[in-house]
Amino acid sequence: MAVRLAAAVLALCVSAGAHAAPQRALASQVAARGVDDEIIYFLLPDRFDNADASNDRGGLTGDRLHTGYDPADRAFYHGGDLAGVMRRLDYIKALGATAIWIGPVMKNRPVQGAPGHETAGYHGYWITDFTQVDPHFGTSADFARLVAAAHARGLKFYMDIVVNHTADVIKYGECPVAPCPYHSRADYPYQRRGGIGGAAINPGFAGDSIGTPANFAQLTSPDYAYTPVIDAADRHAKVPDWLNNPIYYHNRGDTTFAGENSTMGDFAGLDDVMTEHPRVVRGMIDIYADWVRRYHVDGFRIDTAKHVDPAFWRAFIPAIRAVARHEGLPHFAIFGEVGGGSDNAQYQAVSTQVAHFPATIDFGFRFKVIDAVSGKGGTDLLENLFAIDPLYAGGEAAARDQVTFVSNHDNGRIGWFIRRALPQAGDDEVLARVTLAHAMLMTLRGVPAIYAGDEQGFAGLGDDQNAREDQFGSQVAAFNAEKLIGTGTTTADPHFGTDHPLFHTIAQLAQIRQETPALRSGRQIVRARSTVPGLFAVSRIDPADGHEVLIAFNTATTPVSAQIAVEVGTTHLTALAGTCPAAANAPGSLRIDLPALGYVICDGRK
Ligand SMILES: [Ca+2]
Ligand SMILES: [Ca+2]
Ligand SMILES: [Ca+2]
Repeated sequence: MAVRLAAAVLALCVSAGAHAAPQRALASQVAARGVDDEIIYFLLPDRFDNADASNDRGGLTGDRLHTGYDPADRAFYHGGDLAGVMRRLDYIKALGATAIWIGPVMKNRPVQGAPGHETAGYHGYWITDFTQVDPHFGTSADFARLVAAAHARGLKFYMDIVVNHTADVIKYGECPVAPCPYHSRADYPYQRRGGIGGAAINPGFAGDSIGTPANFAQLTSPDYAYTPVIDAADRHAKVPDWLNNPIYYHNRGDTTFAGENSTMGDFAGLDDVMTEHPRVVRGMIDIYADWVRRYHVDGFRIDTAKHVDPAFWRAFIPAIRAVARHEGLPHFAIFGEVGGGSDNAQYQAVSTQVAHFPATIDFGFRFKVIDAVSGKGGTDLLENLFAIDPLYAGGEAAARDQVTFVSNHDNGRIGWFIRRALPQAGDDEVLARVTLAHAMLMTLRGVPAIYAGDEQGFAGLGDDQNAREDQFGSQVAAFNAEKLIGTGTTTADPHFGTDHPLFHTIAQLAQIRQETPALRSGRQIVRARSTVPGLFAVSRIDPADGHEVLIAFNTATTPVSAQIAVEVGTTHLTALAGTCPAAANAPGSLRIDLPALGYVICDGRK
């Protein structure tokens, strides 16, 4: 609390134009918090708020195929920018978030795609210049101001970074039009041009698993699988300049997200970086260490992390963390995107062991919460998820650093999944289920990431482009036809009010989480579960004094009442949310009554 008061006082100094010293002091106070203390708010800058119309076209001229700007089309830039985030920092803070994760801000190829199928890089994942802010979002000076202003409010600032690929600049001579089938190492080995019967090339190259400069010095011809072709106008399209050499890419064609091509194939033509190459390892460390040094950002969310070889991450992660420590950031957060199917938790855990990720985005959590709160399964889905936790590197304690979520920009929003699972459900029921999902997000183990718009009842129309509505008032007809949850407004209206029921609930839960260390960093014990929709209960154990906080959820549409086993020392209870019994009704057991789709948080004491 003292930290926050000091932050507020110093924020006044900063906004009054005072010097850099108090800013540095503030940043160090923010940096002293552990990663599990945060509540993350994730936003795409293009879709959050537009405070500067002068940058909407990114300084480009011409039609939308040149500027990327078309606010009526969900696949193009809509005008949101860093200045827009800047003027909503107080809104984000009012929700109770303590950290912002912002979609990639680096300069993108504004438009790409086959003729008639062009879309824009509004999402930020098609980088050409890894060192600059995209002019659609503002300037590097705007970015520096935004990070400093976030720190001045006690907010951490996480960047979204990409290593796996760049924009689609390289084409293949043998495949001028996508899709280009993947050419494997078996059929197209590095030492033959264009397949087994081809001319001998790259003599002495011992393969991509030997990551020494001496070995990769033998890899001189990039045309073993396809012949990479770069338009004359694009010879220096990428920054830093070394990224323009095709030898630093796999050049094997499109991924099907399976087997070898999961790490070596192109995502729909995006140039897949040869992350095994020691020059690439060094280059990417230099690029991203520079962002840490220049702006003192507090962490990286790593896009497409699963599609980069683990050896790269074993070099990159400690190098970045060493730079961060040197810059006074001892708790630099790194969480990778390791996506997959509904049994994803095991792959997440493996990635912490093999690629040494400190944490990942918790897709496993998302899958199980969606299925549990939409009644597709019992609450044992959640029990099974948490049973995996000891497999993370660092064990169950490390699993508490997993970044949990129920909605995102790629896979869709929780409200959409609930409506899809329960098409007959009325608005009140959908709101109750979305609320329950957020109660799980804010209290169960992990670091919660709230997706911008969820707190305003956005449900979306599906995944990817259909889950990226504008929060500042949309011109996309399909978005504006969407029925929002818990409100009569539409996405045509700006949504920065604080009176939506979901905003209210999330803010309340965020405050409880802030005041209850057990919910942030306490060990979690499953207390009750069911093979059908119904009761799920856990205890979180206070890391300092060992007292118990009991949290119970009801995923059924009828009330539940049950005895729940607790610690024998837990005799008296105080309700933090919902209605709790005043005391245990026998040593080590207490009675919980929950309304349909309800939840309680009970602070236990002797
Ligand atoms: Ca703008
Ligand atoms: Ca890759
Ligand atoms: Ca390409």
